[in-house]
Amino acid sequence: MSKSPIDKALTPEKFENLKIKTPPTNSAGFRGLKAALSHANKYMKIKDALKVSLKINQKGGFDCPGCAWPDPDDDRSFLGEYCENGLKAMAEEMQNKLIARDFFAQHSVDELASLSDFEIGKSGRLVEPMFLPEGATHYQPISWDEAFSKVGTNLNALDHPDEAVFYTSGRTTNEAAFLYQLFVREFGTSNLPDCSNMCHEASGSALSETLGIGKGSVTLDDLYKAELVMVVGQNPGTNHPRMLSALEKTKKNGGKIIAINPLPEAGLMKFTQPQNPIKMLTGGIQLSDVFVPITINGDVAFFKALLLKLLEKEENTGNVFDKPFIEEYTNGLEDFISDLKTYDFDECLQASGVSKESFDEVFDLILSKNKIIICWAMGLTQHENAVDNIRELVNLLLLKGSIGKVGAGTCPVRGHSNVQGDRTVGIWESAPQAFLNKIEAKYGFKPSTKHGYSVIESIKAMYEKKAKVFFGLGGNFISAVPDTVYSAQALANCNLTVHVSTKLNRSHLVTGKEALILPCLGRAEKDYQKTGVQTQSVENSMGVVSSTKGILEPCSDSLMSEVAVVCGIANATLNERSKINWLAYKDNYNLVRDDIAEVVEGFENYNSRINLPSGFYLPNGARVRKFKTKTGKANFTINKLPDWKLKEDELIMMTMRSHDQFNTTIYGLDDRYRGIFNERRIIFMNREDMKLRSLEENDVVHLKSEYNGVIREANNFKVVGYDIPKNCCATYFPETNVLVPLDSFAHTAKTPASKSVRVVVEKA
Ligand SMILES: Nc1nc2c(c(=O)[nH]1)N[C@H]1C(S)=C(S)[C@@H](COP(=O)(O)OP(=O)(O)OC[C@H]3O[C@@H](n4cnc5c(=O)[nH]c(N)nc54)[C@H](O)[C@@H]3O)O[C@H]1N2
Ligand SMILES: Nc1nc2c(c(=O)[nH]1)N[C@H]1C(S)=C(S)[C@@H](COP(=O)(O)OP(=O)(O)OC[C@H]3O[C@@H](n4cnc5c(=O)[nH]c(N)nc54)[C@H](O)[C@@H]3O)O[C@H]1N2
Ligand code: SF4
Ligand SMILES: [Mo]
Repeated sequence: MSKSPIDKALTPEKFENLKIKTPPTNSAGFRGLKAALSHANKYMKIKDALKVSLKINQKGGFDCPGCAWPDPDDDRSFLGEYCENGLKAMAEEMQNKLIARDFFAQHSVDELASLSDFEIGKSGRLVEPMFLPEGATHYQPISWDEAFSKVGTNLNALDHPDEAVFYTSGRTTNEAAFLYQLFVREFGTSNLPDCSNMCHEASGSALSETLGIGKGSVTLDDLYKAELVMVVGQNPGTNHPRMLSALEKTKKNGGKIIAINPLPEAGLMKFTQPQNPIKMLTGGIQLSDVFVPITINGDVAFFKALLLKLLEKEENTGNVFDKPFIEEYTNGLEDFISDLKTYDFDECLQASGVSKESFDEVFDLILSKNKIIICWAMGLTQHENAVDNIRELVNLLLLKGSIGKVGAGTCPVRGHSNVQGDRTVGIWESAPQAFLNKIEAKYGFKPSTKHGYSVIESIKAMYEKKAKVFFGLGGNFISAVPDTVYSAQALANCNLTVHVSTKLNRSHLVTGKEALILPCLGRAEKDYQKTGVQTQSVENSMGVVSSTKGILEPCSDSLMSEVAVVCGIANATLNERSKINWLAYKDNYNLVRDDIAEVVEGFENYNSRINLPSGFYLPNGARVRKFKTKTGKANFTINKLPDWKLKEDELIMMTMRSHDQFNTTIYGLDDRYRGIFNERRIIFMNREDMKLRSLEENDVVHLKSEYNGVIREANNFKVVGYDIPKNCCATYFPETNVLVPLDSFAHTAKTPASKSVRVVVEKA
């Protein structure tokens, strides 16, 4: 009997061979360099690795497909503007193993699903379109034309365009993303869920409401000039490694750094610049001046405690708040203050799990500094009260006037290399009316004004058979989304699932009745079209748009670019119905950029500005104190203290990334900075919590989570004693996504609460 969709979706429960070492206190340095080179050496052709390492993130080169951290505007190190994980991302994308029809003929879908995510990823690059017919056990080759027409036929057979869901992951370039959303809107729906829905959506919601723009306000230069940088709920040593070089500059300029995190993440502690051989020998610098081991989801409480003390001090001395700023630029101070006064300092501090000593150190720094930047990532955005986390930190910045001036502001550090750009050019299930009006004016069709499905709503719609076709432009939907068991059934309920991908992943194996895999070019590959090799563009975490152009020969002649795939599908689906000449775009991407320039604010003269060596900044109101909110001012907000209490035997669990993965792509089985080697099925626990449960290191446990009466289970994890606050524990994503309830998400933003999962740990 063949495997059920659920069996195929869950990661296999087998153990490798766990080795635990004392976590290092230093990041990057020699070991980082060695790890990156050995990864490249193992999976790439050496000449390609060399070529790539010289061009990655260089002006006129191509953008690292890793994270969205910006490149310096001025000089870039010729030795290499990349980090260990950037090179690993490249090596993964450009691996020299290829998988074509014989691979799929040899291995059934069931067989592939029994591999680990690490093994699936290492199968190689996809090189030709593949089709899984209804009831078939194996994928078989299909021509591009047939594939396009299959998608078109399925889409056109739907009763309504809203029965299709079009997902995007954040690697897609501006050009491909713009055309994709244009096609989806002309087809007739706004169902454009994207990875952002699971990522920084809460930041977008909170920042739009309070500051009038869903993006951060600072530039790299601000970071260098800040007096105080708070890094909250973020692990830059692993996930944004070159941020550490920027923080090193902040320190050199006299700035202070506070890390607020349940874990003492190595990168936030000590850092050795890998591009500087002398520093490698001297052992690097201490980055954080204060480390605050906060309890998971203790951030609103901690910020409230800070705000209460700031208020008290202001009332005593009158020189804490930036009154001229508050007066001129903000709204809602009085209501905010009267609500704040209803909270008790001791209660807040206790709920945050932070000691009075740590609190005082943080408070003194905040009090004495006026140029403050707050950086954050998933540690703040993946909770039910995620939007409150971010609104509360904005309250603090507003009181201090730390926004819209040099060295101060908001810094949500984005994930995928172009996730911010995708949203800017229209990947948005609830796009603003002004944007839709511009589409209508330019193209002459009326886009749907109904809000489309976000990720969570898409899953529900597929489960309930209200959506019947799933299309993914990049990403690995089944492994990225919460509630794996429910979500697997949702995908299985579809008539057709389609993935445009560079590499094999689990989402290709948890399919609708029929499925297609459409292989596409990676970032580093030359994109040959009729008018020559095409340039594309991306926007980084600080709103800089720059060009990216591949430098390696494509690994197969049968690959298409994402732009060409979108054009092919739009043409096959809409055909004569369309008001747009879809096939023209793919011959010359300048035409796409001309359209973006007309439709999206801030892209004037796109085609010429894209040639500027460091790209160009998009307009950013918050950066210049022009707050485009409903009130026309920066808004203080009122946020409730989250009221979550654990049951006696429960722990609160965060699901996070190891040092050896990019989201669902598993580069390897080590998490070097946390002292973990050769295993992913582990649970980090406080040693007292272990003792209470009579657990020893290496014991095997099962995890159960109860939410609204439903019990979810994930079995077989090894216990690791760790420096994590009591009542907290941590596991890796995606192994424990099965425990994240679909109904547990951030209010307003609907980001799954994958850092706030209640679990009970039971000895196997
Ligand atoms: N190498 C590599 N780079 C990546 C990625 C990758 O997987 N690998 N992913 C990319 C993507 S898409 C994203 S979104 C980013 C993710 O970047 P991060 O947000 O840094 O990634 P996570 O591993 O989810 O780590 C969350 C951090 O928040 C802390 N944390 C968890 N819960 C809380 C809390 O309640 N409060 C506080 N204060 N801290 C908490 C955790 O201890 C951890 O240090 O990285 C991007 N870059
Ligand atoms: N429990 C838990 N769940 C989480 C998170 C968490 O912290 N905890 N984090 C969430 C976050 S922040 C995010 S962003 C999502 C990530 O969700 P996704 O974006 O869906 O997942 P990725 O793992 O980044 O996608 C990897 C796949 O993209 C394809 N790919 C890679 N490069 C390209 C390319 O250039 N073009 C195309 N077309 N395809 C490409 C490859 O086939 C690869 O397998 O996961 C979310 N899920
Ligand atoms: S910091 Fe991010 S963008 Fe920069 S090289 Fe590393 S992975 Fe790539
Ligand atoms: Mo993300």
